[in-house]
Amino acid sequence: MEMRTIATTPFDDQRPGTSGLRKTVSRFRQPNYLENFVQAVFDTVPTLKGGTLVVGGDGRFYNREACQTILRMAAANGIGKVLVGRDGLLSTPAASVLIRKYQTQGGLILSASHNPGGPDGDFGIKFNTANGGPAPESLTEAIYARSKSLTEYRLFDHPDIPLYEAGLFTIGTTQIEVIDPVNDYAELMEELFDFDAIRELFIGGFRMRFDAMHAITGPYAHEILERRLGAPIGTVIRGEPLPDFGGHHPDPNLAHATELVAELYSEHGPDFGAASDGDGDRNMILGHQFFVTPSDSLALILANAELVPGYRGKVRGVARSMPTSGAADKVAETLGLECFETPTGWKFFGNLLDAGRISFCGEESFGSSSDHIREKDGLWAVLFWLNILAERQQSVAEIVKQHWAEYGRSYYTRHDYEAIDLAAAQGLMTHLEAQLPDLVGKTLAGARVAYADNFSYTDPVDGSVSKNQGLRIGFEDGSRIIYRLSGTGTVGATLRLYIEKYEADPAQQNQDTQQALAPLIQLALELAELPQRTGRDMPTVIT
Ligand code: G16
Repeated sequence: MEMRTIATTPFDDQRPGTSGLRKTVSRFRQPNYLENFVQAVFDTVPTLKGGTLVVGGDGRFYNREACQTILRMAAANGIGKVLVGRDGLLSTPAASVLIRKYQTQGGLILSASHNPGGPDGDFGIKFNTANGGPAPESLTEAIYARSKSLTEYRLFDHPDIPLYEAGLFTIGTTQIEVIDPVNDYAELMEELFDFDAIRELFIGGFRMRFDAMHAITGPYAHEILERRLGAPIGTVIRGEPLPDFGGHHPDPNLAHATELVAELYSEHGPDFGAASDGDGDRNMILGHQFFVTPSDSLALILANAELVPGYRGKVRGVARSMPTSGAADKVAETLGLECFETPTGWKFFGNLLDAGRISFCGEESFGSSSDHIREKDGLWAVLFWLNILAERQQSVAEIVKQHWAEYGRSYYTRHDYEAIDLAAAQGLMTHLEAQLPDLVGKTLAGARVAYADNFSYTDPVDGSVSKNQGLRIGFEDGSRIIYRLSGTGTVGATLRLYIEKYEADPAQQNQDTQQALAPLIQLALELAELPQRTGRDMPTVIT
């Protein structure tokens, strides 16, 4: 067993996107591809030398091989200790918990999140820093720069470490500790939420279904919901993590969690439904015959935070990504709290959380979380809702409708056009951006345009500026149309169209979302010449 230095040549496509480096599995399996990126991380983060690194992933195809490679490289690069989840598994929020709890110098998370898995699916890797959150743009750019000049990487020749049970090992002088992936996370959840009240809820006959989508949250949900909270066995469905997620798309939304949605919408369906994604950081919340938009979920979490022990009396501000609806803004205004609008990407919440400016943050892309970690957290959101339901003893629909009556309703939808031609997508955005200055002051779809721009964000904590974060058209009545190219797709381009309309009048709050937004959707398609330029007359996914 010896340390080897292996000659390599750089790849030109290792720039991390919205959330780490995401590529097809076949790209990742090219000789040296993973190794180059890992070496670029180790070279760019000197504190890892002699420090501790957390490693784990969502169990997708290639997860285990990648773990073993990282362990060998960690040893060859002088990492002091690696904490690795049993079987190479860790949900993204659990990895964030471990980094913070054990004060490690960072973590490598193996996941392509909600993207499909299997040999023909996607894989991904991202580096989280010592605060437990995704590396900021300055660091991901430095890693990318390093990846372009690599000539070699270091690796220890060593047989695979047995990851199937907890234990202590060494490679060279590096300690490898295989740990239970669930325990530390579950303990933190018990500190934040009123588990006794939630247990009572289940004892009282409350019926819930949680769809783990054959992804990472299965073991977490079995332990927390069924064992610790006493929900009946069978509450968690598709709970076994599979390398290909059972052939499905592990994305908790109305289009991909179809089995769960059908059950919740059936006549005698459960009271509460929830799902999580590949790596466990996303969540979808459903009541009986009722869908809670992620934007509303964030607003409701904020409005009900005093009901939850971990947050009572401690709530600071809130932040949401720019395309997320303004529902949380209304609550923050009423409560007199700061509210921030950040670009899409969880990494943009990190500074605000570290500075203590916000307690909660969330995104329309089915993500919400708080200052307990530095990632979004799927099961946390589910437990938050369970705690609210246990306290309020009302149905999900009643709680949300009452919220709308008080704060107004933000009708909201996102239309995705996936895998369109990259040049066509870029052409559409350029064409649209050129029109923006002329739109201001015009009346379109019955409302006057108040502003139209390319969103740019100045971080209030460190002053860093992030440009080109999406094109937005805002109307005087609060309606918005937003266009963005996704930073997480792996094929062609994915165009996201986000539409929002605010309705204060309770008598107008029960319309069908797509109908309520139809004039704005039509306008959005026309302004962008979307059908002509993309050749699509329908979105791929509507959420
Ligand atoms: C990631 C990011 C989120 C972002 C989402 C969608 O989520 O962490 O901040 O909202 O991608 O990004 P895009 O619109 O660029 O595709 P995840 O769950 O995929 O890690």
